Amino acid sequence: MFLTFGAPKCPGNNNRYYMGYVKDLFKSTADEQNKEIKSIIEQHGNKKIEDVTIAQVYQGMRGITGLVTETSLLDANEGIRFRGFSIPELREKLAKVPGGNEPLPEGLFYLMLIGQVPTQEDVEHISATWARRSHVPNYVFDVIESFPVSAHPMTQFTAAILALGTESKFAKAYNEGISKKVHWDYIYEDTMTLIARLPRIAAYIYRRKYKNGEHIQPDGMLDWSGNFAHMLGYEDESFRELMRLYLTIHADHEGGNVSAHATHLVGSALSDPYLSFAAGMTGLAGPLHGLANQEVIRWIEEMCKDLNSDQPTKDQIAAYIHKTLTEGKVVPGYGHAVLRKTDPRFTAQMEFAKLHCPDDPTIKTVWNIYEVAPPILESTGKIKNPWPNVDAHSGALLKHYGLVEEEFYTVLFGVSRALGVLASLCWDRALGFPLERPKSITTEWVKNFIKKGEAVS
Ligand code: HAX
Repeated sequence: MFLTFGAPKCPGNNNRYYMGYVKDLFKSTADEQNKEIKSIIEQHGNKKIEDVTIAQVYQGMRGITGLVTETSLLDANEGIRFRGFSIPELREKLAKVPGGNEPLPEGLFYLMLIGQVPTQEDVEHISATWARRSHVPNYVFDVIESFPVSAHPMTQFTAAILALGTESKFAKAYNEGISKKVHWDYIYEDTMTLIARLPRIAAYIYRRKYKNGEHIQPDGMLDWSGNFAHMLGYEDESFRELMRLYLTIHADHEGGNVSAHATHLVGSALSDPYLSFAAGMTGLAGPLHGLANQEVIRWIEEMCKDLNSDQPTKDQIAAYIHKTLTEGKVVPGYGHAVLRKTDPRFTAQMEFAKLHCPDDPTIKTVWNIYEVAPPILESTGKIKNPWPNVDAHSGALLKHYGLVEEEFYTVLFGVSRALGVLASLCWDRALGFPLERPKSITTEWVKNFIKKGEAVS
C-alpha cells in the first residue's frame, strides 16, 4: 500500500485538505516565467541564435533551434536532463514508495510542471489526484472493443485517447467562449484527467489482446505505476519497480522528437489535449521512434532463431549486424538524431538489470550487442551515433518478467511520454505560445537563392 490518505493535505497545514495547490503553484510559477520571457523578447528578441544551412532544411531540420520546451533539455554527450537533473540524480532525489529504490513518475511530473523537486507529500498528492480521476467511461472500452483484436495496440491506444477526448473540459469551455487568459486552466484539468486514465486504457488493451479479455480492476491505493503493473497482471514487486523506472525515464526528451513536437504542434492550433496527445502517439508509433522498442526484441529473436541459439556469441552477433546492414535495414535500438554517446536511459535499465536479473539470456545478449555493435556501426562512416538508445534495452527487461508481447511495448512508452508532453502543453498555454508556423520553401526557391549568392560573390 502506498497512499496514506484519501485526499491531499495543504502543505504546512495537516488539518486542511486543499485540492488545487499544485495547480496554483503552477500558475504562479508560469506567471513569473512569463514576465521573464516578455523581458527577454523585449531586450534581446532580435539576437540571432544560429544560421540555418541548406542541408539542415533538407535533412529533417536536424539541429535547428526553433522551439522552447521548459520540461527537459538534451545534451548530445550527457543525455537528458529534466529541469537540470540527470537520470542518476532523479533516481536518487525523487520520492519512492516505502522500501523502494526507483523514483515515482508522479515526482518527475511535478518536477517538470513546477520546476522544483517535490516532497513525498507532493508526490502522494499527485498520486491521489490521479487515482481519484482514473475512472474510464464505458464508451471508451466500447471503442476499443470495436477493433479487431489483431489491431496493433498503438492503434487501439490512440483511438481510445481520441474517444476520451469527448470529455475534454478545454474543448467544451472553448466552445462556450472562454478568454485566452484561462486556457491553461482547462488544459491543466484535461492533462490531469488524461494521465490518470491512461494506465487503465493501456491495461485494458493488453488484457483484451493477450489475456482473453480477463480484466483486472484498479487498486486505488497503489501508486500510478504500481496500479498499472497490477492491472496488467504483474504483482511482482520488482516488476512494479521496473514500471516506476520505465515510466520515469521515457517521459520526456526535450521538444524536437516526433512525439513531443507533434503534441506541441497540434496543441498550438488549440486542439484539446486529447487530440494533441493522440497526434504525439501516432508519431511514437513509428519504427524510427517509439516502435523501435518492439523492433529491437524482434530483431534479437530473429537473430536467435536464425542462429538456433538463445545466447549467440559475440562473433555471431557481429555477423548478424553486418547481414542487417547489407540488407539495407537499420539495427534497431542504435543511433540517435541528437545523442552522440550511450543513452543514459539505456544505462539506467542496464543497472536495474544487473541488480534484478543479471543471468537472463536475452539481457546478456543485449549487453553483448552493446559490446559488438558500436564499432561496426561506426565503421560504416555514415552513422553519426553508433551507441544504444533507450529502446535497445527495454524489451529484454519486460520479457524477463513475462511481458513478452512486444507489440505492446510502445504503449508502455506512450503512457510514460504523456507526462512530459502534457506537462509541456500546460506550459505552452500558460506562456501563451502562438500557433506554430515555420516557413517552408521549394527546391526552385533554393536554386534561385544559390544563384543570387553566386551572383553577389
Ligand atoms: N542502423 C543502420 N543505419 C543507421 C542506424 C542504425 N541503427 N542509425 C542511423 N543509420 C543510418 C541512417 O539510416 C542514415 O542512412 P542514409 O544516409 O542511408 O539515409 C545514416 O545512418 C545517417 O543517419 P544519422 O544522421 O546517424 O541518424 P538520423 O538522425 O538520420 O536518424 C535514427 C536517427 C534514430 C532514426 C536512426 O539512428 C535509426 O534509424 N536508428 C534505428 C531505429 C531506432 O533505434 N530508433 C529509436 C531512436 C530513439 C527513439 O526515438 N526512441 O523512441
